[in-house]
Amino acid sequence: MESAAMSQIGLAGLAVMGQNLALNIAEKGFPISVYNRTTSKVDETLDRAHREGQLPLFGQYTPKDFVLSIKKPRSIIILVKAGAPVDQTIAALSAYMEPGDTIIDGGNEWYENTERRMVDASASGLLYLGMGVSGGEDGARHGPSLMPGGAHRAYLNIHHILEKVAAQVDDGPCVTYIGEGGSGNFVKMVHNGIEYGDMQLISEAYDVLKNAGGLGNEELAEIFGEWNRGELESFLIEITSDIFRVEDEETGNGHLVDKILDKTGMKGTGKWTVQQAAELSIAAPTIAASLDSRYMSGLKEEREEAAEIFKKEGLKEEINNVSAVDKKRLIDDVRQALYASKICSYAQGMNLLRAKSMEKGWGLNLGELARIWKGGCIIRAVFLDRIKQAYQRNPGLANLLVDPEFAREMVQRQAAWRRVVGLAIQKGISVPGMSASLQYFDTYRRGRLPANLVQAQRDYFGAHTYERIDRPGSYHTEWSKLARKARV
Ligand code: NBP
Repeated sequence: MESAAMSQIGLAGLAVMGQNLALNIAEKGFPISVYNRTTSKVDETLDRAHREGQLPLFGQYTPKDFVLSIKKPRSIIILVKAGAPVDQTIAALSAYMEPGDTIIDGGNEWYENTERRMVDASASGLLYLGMGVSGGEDGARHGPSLMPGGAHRAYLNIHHILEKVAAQVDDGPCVTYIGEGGSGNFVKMVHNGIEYGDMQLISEAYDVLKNAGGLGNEELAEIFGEWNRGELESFLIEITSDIFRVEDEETGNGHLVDKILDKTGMKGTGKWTVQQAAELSIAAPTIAASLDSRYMSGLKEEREEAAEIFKKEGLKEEINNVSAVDKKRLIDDVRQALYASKICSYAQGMNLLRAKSMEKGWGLNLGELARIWKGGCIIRAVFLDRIKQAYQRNPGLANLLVDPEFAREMVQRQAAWRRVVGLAIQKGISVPGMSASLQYFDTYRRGRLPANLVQAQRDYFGAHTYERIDRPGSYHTEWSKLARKARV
């Protein structure tokens, strides 16, 4: 059925993401060639294309046939495991590609790998895009958020396809040209860092409601469902509500969520985000706390042993003693604490993006990034529209928290936020994300911090000098001599 060079685009790598994205592209009316190293996945995809509406999708079984089946200038999306598989796939395909053709890596790739491959590709006249794809299986199939960065000419070749394939929201498709170099991968990485923060904060809200408020799964499903009709409306809140409703089919007894081992997995993008924040001297404590929590969740056996040791030493569990708690107020407080904590986390992510953009000269448009995250992706949320507006109002906004609208909201929510963190601390329920966000807010909003004392200490032992608040210049003091004099 397939004739030579009929496809408008190609996609190599037919695991979860590739298969679904290819079907999405075909469904939007763009004939597509597909290829996978293990060819049974080509057949699987063809079968789905047939079942899901005779979609214009053409299977190819060798790299050569695959490349030659695509119209020139060719655009080929690669969706294989990040790292060496991408290099191997590029090597296999580029042998048949020609100058002016484009490789688009849609994986969660480290941005510097993309920049290295861009240089290699340009030596053979090939163009290159690193394109973040978010939304998981369902997003890929029905409309993801797409973050393409790299050669602008390559973007122009396919933007009409990407705009149809991406999720659609009230102000357009969830795709935009991100910037040069590895900016698309970098933006996707920070998106994932924010996703880590969101998931951690939601899990802490659950922990407090369950263990300080005594809420059961049915009530939690209701509460999260209700929250999803207000300012917290988002994909993650919606799926959380669903999760609490699911029964355990394995045993037919109780809810599945209670049977899941409390060890969180990860694939590395959260760690990269925190590493980059440190490299760029950007405080991202909420995202860092979510990463640390995943590490500590992995110490299941150690944590169980520690619980026994502290119990023997007389530590009493304060949780499940819910008689003194005003449940209705707690629920409302947790909602406000979750919202305020999330805004701090987004502020951290946005500041990281801005710092990297300045370092690399990418010219990232933070308002536009918030816009393309409004649909399709895992962190899609109603308040992203307001984040978009905040950066549109003032592209030079120093921090999301000082946008007048968000500043007002933080002030309105801080009492509830402090009550939740205070209650959790008192009861020994760990809330590292919520407290990191609150500490971020409390540090950022204070005109004077105790950093003066740290400067004095640094100058005392290391002659690092300090500045004064009342006159210019840099100063050094013989602290020990003066202190000795003061003592006598
Ligand atoms: P995986 O990350 O699980 O990768 C599986 C694919 O990589 C298969 O097509 C496999 O081919 C191919 N592959 C491997 Br492994 N080694 C290869 C090699 N040496 N040469 C050629 N192909 C090779 O797939 P995925 O979950 O669909 O994710 C694809 C990318 O999208 C990843 O970068 C991932 O991080 C990213 N991503 C995933 C999600 C998600 O929800 N899963 C969301 C957003 C982004 P084979 O069939 O021959 O083994």
